[in-house]
This record gives sequence, C-alpha cells and structure tokens, in this order.
Amino acid sequence: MENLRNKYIQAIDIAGDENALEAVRLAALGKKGEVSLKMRELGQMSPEERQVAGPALNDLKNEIISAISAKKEALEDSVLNERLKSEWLDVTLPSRERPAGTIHPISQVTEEVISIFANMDFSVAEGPRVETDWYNFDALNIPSHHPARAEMDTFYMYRSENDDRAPHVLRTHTSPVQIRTMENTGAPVRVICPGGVYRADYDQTHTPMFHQVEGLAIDQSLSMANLKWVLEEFVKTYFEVNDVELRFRASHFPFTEPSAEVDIRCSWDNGQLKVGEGDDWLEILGSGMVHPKVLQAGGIDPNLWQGFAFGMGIDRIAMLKYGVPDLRAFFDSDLRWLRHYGFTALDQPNLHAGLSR
Ligand code: 2U9
Repeated sequence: MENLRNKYIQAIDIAGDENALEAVRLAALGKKGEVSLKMRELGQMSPEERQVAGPALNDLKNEIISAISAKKEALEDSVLNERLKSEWLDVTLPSRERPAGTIHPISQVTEEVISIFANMDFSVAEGPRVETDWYNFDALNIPSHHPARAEMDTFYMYRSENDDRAPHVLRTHTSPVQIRTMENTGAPVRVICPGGVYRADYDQTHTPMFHQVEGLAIDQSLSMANLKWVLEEFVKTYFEVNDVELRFRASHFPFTEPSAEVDIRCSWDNGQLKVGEGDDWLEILGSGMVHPKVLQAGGIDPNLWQGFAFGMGIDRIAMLKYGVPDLRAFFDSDLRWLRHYGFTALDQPNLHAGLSR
C-alpha cells in the first residue's frame, strides 16, 4: 500500500501537463488502474483482512484524487502565469503616432449638424443623386417653364438620341429626398437631408458639386415660431455661442410660402468671424413654411398638416466656422491642406464632449 502511495504521489508531482496528469489518473484509478484492481481483490479477502485493507484502499484512492486535483489547479495557474507574462502592457510608453489620414471638414461639419438636429429629434434621410425631373423640380412646385429651373444651372443626363422621355438630372438640391420621405412615411415628419448636389457654376464661391443640408418638419400646428426656435438652437450650438440674434428677411422660393432668408448678427475682427455680437449680418439659411402644393406632391393633405423647411450650404458653414478662405480648396485633395484643415478620426463631434476641440 505504501509503495503504491509513494509511486502515484511522486508521479502526480512530476506530471508536467494535463495530459501527463490524466495518464497518471488512468494508471491508478482507471478501469484497469492499479488501485482499482486492488479494490477488486477485496472480494476475495477474508472479512478480517477486508476490514483493514478496505478503508486503507479507500483512503489511498481519496488521497490520489485530491493530489490530482491540487496538481491540476497548479498546472492551470502556471499556464495563466505564462500567458500573463507574455501579455503585459507598459502603460508608461508614449501613445501611438496619430494616423496619417484626417476627416475632411465637410464630413466633420456634416456630423456636427447631424448631432445637433438629432438632439432635437430629427432623423437623417438620404436619396439618389441622379433624379427624375419630377422629384427635383415638379414636386417642388417648379414647373417646366419656371425661371428657377434655368437659374439652377442644371446638369442633364441625356438618354440615347431617339428616346424622347425627359432626361434625368443631377439633383440641384437635396429637396427631392424630403419628397421621397413624405411619400414613404407620411406625416408627421421630422427629418434632415445632408448630401452632395450639383449645379453648373464655378468661381471662388461656387463649385459644380457642393453640399447642402435641408430640414423638414411637418405636424398639425407647426408655425414660423417653431422654425425660428429650431434655427436659433441650431446656430447657437453649431457656432458654440450662448446667444444669437437671427434676422428673417422676406424672400421667395417656389417650395415655401411665406419664405424667409435668415441672417445672424456677427462681427469680423481681422478676418475672424464672431457670431452673436457686432454690427454685421451674415446670411446662412433659407427657410419658410412648406407650400401646400409641395405637401400635396408628397402625398400629404395640406388641409390637415403644415410645416416648415430650411436649407443651407454645408461647405459655406464649414468655411465660416473653420476659417477656410476658398471653397474650391475643399475639392482639390491637396494633402497639405487636408492635414491642416482635417480632423483626427478620434475627435468625433458630439454634444456632450463639445462639437469642436
Ligand atoms: C421640401 C419642402 C421645402 C428647402 C429650403 C431653402 C429654403 C434655401 C438654400 C440655402 C443655401 C440652398 O445651399 S443653398 O444654396 N436653400 O434657401 N431650402 S427652404 O425647402 C423645402 C425642401 C423640401 C419638400
């Protein structure tokens, strides 16, 4: 008995891994294990012999079992310790160099605008850039011979020569997305539509592709007062100032009635814009109450619903906030410009941490 005990306790002690340990367990306690066979011999012993050998064998079996389980735990600990040794991290090392790529100011500003309007419960909608003239013009109360069609310097996508259906257009504003949203969801609506738009125009303040964000809110009793509050909240949060003064100037758009252009009080100090104070006014938005014909085009009954809409140039408000002097630079892909005006990928705007840092 003592020999058996020494043999197996020693074997457990030197087992180097779980497989070796399992082999020892089988040799001692497996079906044909040495201890198991001894236990089977108990049946052939005299009762006196059995009374001594039985408990002794049982004790041996238990001793082996607990030695194996202690050894198993020790082996697991040592595996973990080995892993921890190879997985340590020196938190005093300097952080990694920031990635070479940057977030384009237009992407950054689009995210800023989205987070501001999301906080006022507006969703974001997108739509195709190649549109039918119905979505881009007719549905917005701009019929075929309306002067606004000509003013919008439209890029037409002509079909083959003997196809006389009306050509598609590159959307000249994001307004078709709001028409599609009205069709898809019905009223009430609260949505903003950011995205690229196209007009055949090119100088220091115009590029043939630029970015707009338009908003649309439709409910049973929305008025210009709601529009004014939403725009004030937007301007304050976007320009990160506590107070703004807005000036609504009567204007005309085919899709809104009445319509207003919106200016904000500001000053220019050494070419540096200050919003909220000063003697200058800066035009940044167009807006108005949605024209009944436009509601109807979107499948919404103008006798039951009304709402406001607004639009602004993303590139323009990006230039104003971040001091970019020439619009065309946005689209030049000049690496030095991108590094200077770009944002780090980790600096995503949100209302709690601050929009810009
Ligand atoms: C629907 C109904 C109404 C969107 C509007 C403007 C006024 C506006 C310009 C600002 C500068 C475009 O980027 S810009 O050139 N936009 O002045 N946009 S109201 O009105 C809508 C849109 C969709 C269904």
